[in-house]
Amino acid sequence: MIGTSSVSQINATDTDAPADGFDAYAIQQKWQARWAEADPFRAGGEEDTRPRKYVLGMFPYPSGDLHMGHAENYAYVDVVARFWRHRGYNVLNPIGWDSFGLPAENAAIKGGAGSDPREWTYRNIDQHKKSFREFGSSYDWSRVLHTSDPEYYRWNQWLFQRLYERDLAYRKDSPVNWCPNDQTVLANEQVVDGHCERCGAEVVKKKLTQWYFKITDYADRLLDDLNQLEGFWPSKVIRMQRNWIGRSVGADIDFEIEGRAEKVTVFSTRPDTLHGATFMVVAPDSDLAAELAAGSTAEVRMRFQDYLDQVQRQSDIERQSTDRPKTGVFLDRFAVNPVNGERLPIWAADYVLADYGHGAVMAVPAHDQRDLDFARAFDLPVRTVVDTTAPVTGAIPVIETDEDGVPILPEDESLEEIDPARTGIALTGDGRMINSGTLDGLSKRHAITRVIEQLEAAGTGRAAKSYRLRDWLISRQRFWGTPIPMIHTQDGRIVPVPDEQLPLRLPDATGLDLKPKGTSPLGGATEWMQTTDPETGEPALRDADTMDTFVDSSWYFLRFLAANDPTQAFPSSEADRWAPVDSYIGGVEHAILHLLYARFITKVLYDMGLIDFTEPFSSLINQGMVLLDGSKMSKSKGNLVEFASSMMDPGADVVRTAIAFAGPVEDDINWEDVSTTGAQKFLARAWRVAKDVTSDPDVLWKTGDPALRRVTHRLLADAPSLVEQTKFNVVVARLMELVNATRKVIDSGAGPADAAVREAAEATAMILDLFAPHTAEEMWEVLGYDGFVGLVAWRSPDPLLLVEESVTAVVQIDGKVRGTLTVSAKISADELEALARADEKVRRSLGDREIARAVVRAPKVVSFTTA
Ligand code: ANZ
Repeated sequence: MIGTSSVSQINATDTDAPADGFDAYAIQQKWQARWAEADPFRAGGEEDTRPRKYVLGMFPYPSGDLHMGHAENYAYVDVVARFWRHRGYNVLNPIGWDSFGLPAENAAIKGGAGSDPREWTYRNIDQHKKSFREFGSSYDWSRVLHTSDPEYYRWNQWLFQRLYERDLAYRKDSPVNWCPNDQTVLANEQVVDGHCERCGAEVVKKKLTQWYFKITDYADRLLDDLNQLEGFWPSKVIRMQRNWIGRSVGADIDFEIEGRAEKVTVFSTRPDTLHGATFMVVAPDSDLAAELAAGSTAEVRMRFQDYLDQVQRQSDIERQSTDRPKTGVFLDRFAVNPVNGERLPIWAADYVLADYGHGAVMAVPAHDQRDLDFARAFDLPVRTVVDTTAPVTGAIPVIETDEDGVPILPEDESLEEIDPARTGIALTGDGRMINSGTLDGLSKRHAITRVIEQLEAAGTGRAAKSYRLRDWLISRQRFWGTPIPMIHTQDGRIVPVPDEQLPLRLPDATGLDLKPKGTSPLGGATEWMQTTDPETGEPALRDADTMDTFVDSSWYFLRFLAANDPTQAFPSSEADRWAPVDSYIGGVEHAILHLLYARFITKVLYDMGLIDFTEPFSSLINQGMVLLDGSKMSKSKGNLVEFASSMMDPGADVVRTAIAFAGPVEDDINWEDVSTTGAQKFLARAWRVAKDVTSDPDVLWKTGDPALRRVTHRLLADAPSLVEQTKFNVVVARLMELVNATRKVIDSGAGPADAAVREAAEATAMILDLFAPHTAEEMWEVLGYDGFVGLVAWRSPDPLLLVEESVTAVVQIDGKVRGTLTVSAKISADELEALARADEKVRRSLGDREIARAVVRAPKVVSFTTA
């Protein structure tokens, strides 16, 4: 019944016949029914005084193809949630669906006229819910949310209004990424190597008026607060976020332009090299370039236009790659260097991007490779201003003089050798400034500080930062999303839909043409589009766009705190109690977008005074991918091991345990290597151990086999830190070891009546609950208990049983045994000798004799010879 043949072979052996009566599926059904009835995993309310933990798995998109990748994610979530419950915490572990988005809409389009994305969406959600119940996840089912419910998306609209009030939501006309296939705009984040992340079509630029969220206002905080997450988030994710925000520190420098009243500002990370600027370059697709060309000769205007046409067909990535020939057009215009008055020719070239910095650069070919390549291609001057052969550490070197007091300049032959104009290699390293007036002799760092001071004093520049991060484009020209709650009045104003009119519900899809055509399908809902100006009552139009679904997921973790509250997005009191999320678990594919947006919205809500924390997810666990035939499981590749069918065969517990055992959480798992057979055998063994126990629950554990007790207690002691370090596979391995040790005592030791056997079986059930909760519950019942093992408190290990094994060491003096010591079997020779010398009995025997020689054989013998 499993999706592909390779997998059914793996499982073919013993999944059909329950091993010795162990029927994983029957046990699974029995306990699911009991959980459904008792609802034991609901988070405790206000009266609950236990400490709290908020555990959250990234909520699923309701596509129809749940597979082992999902199983992995939600298995890990459940390990963490169940663990904290055993540790005495009041755990919140909710589930919901990220249910707006294109696949539902595309399915509806395929279904022909009259199809509604709602049907597809809610049908799939129902299927998911069933699967998650079958998986035995310990969710609080009272808080389910779907982002496509008006009860949810009204709060997206509320959030939009709050951003709008704070000038954080705005509309602008600018070139956007446009997917010609999906006929919608894409956020920068959704363009991968110049292609649409979703459908792979080549993305083009199109000028459109769109809604944006001003995430750039938060760039510094988004960057700086990453420091708080160090050690709690995977370092790779932190690095990716830092790169995405891409803060560069430098200066803005104003250049006069001949024949233009306004100055042009450029951003540079190397203002120290200002004296080495020999030309200026502007982005051909910037307004500035168009304006400069327009003010030039007819020939320039023509050449510029041709060039622009060519440039517009290229992606930003292509434009910036260093290994392609440089192209550009001289605009026959000139800028003036503010520090030395030099005239700098202005060029338009595609390696300068319109939307980074100010879309213009001062070109310093000696010290910037792209500028150098350009200068060499167009025969422009190169002037070295940093001598990278001069030492920079320590004080400025004392310049020696000859007898006549004439300075002996260091040989600059080496500098000549590395002259960029000749070698074609820009000097990007540190060194001493030359050819730079008053900056001469300074190191790069000092020169940057000095030149910024000079520019500031002259009013021609200032310290500045620049970011790679762009504002978040949130309008989408699609149907299945949150309607943007704005009204376009007849006289051209744009006003918010008043809060009391929210939610602004989506119209019925019936009769609407959902096919992508460049404008939002909502525009075709003629009646829906008609509204009135809330101020004047005059007829007005709605906004036809919907929001990017990343808006939905940017704050959903807060909605779970009161998912059914019709009066507010979330109560601050609940946020104080539960948030931020203690453990957030999901795929690394969300390392940038989703996490960045959620971090941004969290900071906005903090600024609004609604929450008292600034980071949404205190710790983040990224699981690896589940691969089959070497690639990520996905429906389109046809390499799925389906979730639904594997819940029956081999069953949820087997799947979960096999996954947890397959390797470290963050590693990819090859499904071919996952042994569901092994997991099943292990669970059957554990269950049989519980069945074999013959002692009563009140038996005195102390009387049990000490060796087995030690294995049990060591696991009780070690498992918590292993779980906290997400070493789930090690915990499963240790459980296997415990089950084997127990079996040995049953079969060949003191037998099933030994108290240590019961103790071990009970500990096994409690810890196994993290991985195989149905089996664990069954064991617990077999062991004679009524309640759910999932709610049992973690047993404290007995410290005495954690002490390492001890041995008796003998101490001899001149060949005669004079004392014994009880010591650790792992004691070192030095330690043993020291203990022997300090022992009271040994000292008495020695009297005033002195030890001349000591021979130590740890851990058993210390032999002293006296003088
Ligand atoms: C002069 C200079 C001299 C520069 C030098 C670098 C080295 P990051 O680190 O990526 O922020 N730049 C500025 N705006 C640009 C644009 N719109 N398109 C392409 N390049 C642009 O890089 C900042 C540097 O990239 C800036 O510093 C500028 O070149 C260039 F030895 O100014 B620099």
